[in-house]
Amino acid sequence: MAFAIVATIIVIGTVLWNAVTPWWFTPLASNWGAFDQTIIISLWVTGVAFVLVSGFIIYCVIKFPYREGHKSEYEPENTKLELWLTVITTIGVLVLLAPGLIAWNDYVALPDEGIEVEGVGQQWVWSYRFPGEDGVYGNTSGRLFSSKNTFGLDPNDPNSLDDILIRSAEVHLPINENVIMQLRSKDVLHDFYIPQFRAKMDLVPGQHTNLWFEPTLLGTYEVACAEYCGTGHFAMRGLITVDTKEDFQVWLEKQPTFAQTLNEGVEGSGKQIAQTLGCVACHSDNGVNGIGPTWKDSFGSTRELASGEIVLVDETYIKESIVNPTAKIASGYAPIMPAYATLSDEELDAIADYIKTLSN
Ligand SMILES: [Cu+2]
Repeated sequence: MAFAIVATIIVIGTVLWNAVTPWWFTPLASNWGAFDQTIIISLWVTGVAFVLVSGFIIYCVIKFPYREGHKSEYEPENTKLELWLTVITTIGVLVLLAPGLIAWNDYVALPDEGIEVEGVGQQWVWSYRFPGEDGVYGNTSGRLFSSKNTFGLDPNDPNSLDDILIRSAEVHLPINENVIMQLRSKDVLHDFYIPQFRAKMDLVPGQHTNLWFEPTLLGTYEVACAEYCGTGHFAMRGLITVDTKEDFQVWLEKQPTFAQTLNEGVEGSGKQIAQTLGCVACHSDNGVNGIGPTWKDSFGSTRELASGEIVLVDETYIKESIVNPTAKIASGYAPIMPAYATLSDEELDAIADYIKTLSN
């Protein structure tokens, strides 16, 4: 009897909790309301099954308690009951699967018209590329990646030069227009996910994947990497601002083309290099230590190493830590930073200069 009471409380509590939970969907900001509907349908199907099965168990516990001299009947075959159960569960499974398959079918069919943008993932930062005036993405190659060419674009491909590069994790998109995204990863598996758009897609090294959505609500939304991609996974965040068409155009015109970034000098661009290489995912500029020590007020300070040794944070130490990060591990941090051995002296100087500007 105690079991029946506890089980009844659990069933009623579960149903009530689902009705009043504050942890519900955020307001929908894209065309993908169909995914919310499939989740609600799934909740209803599984919810009704949960209440029925639990109710049946509770009923049996009350109705058929142990009684001296009574024995339950052994009935291994009951064609009528099996037929009913088969029909009902088949209908349940169909209702669970069909709406999702219909929505998924729309999701993977890219529209003909829309604004194209490429999302690029790397440990642990996002960047973006628009195809530019010609509407065609320039060719890319993994062999062409460098700190000056973080998108690996082919400078000899005429389609590359007008490509617009967003070398930070913040991108703008226009409202009420189809956005057709191509995704690629520079290193490991990532997953591009905007919860308010109900849209997500894996990034697979060596492949292009696609997704599309139509933003329907002005605002700024967080992009979260939804595929565990290493120690800095939690810090792999970006922002999408949905603008009016006019505001979006104004913003887009201010962004550099690939041709423009090729002509940039290295001096004064330490911050840019740090952003595009993803340094900022682990090293903050605001005094908060992350996966790595913060850069704020680090220059000129002393630092204790894991070995117990005390070192001065100067240009030599900074450059060595970039090129050969495990040479001197700061105490309290894991030796996980990848080596950036291909950076030129000018680039190393630029980063060191930038870190210097963050100290008084
Ligand atoms: Cu990731």
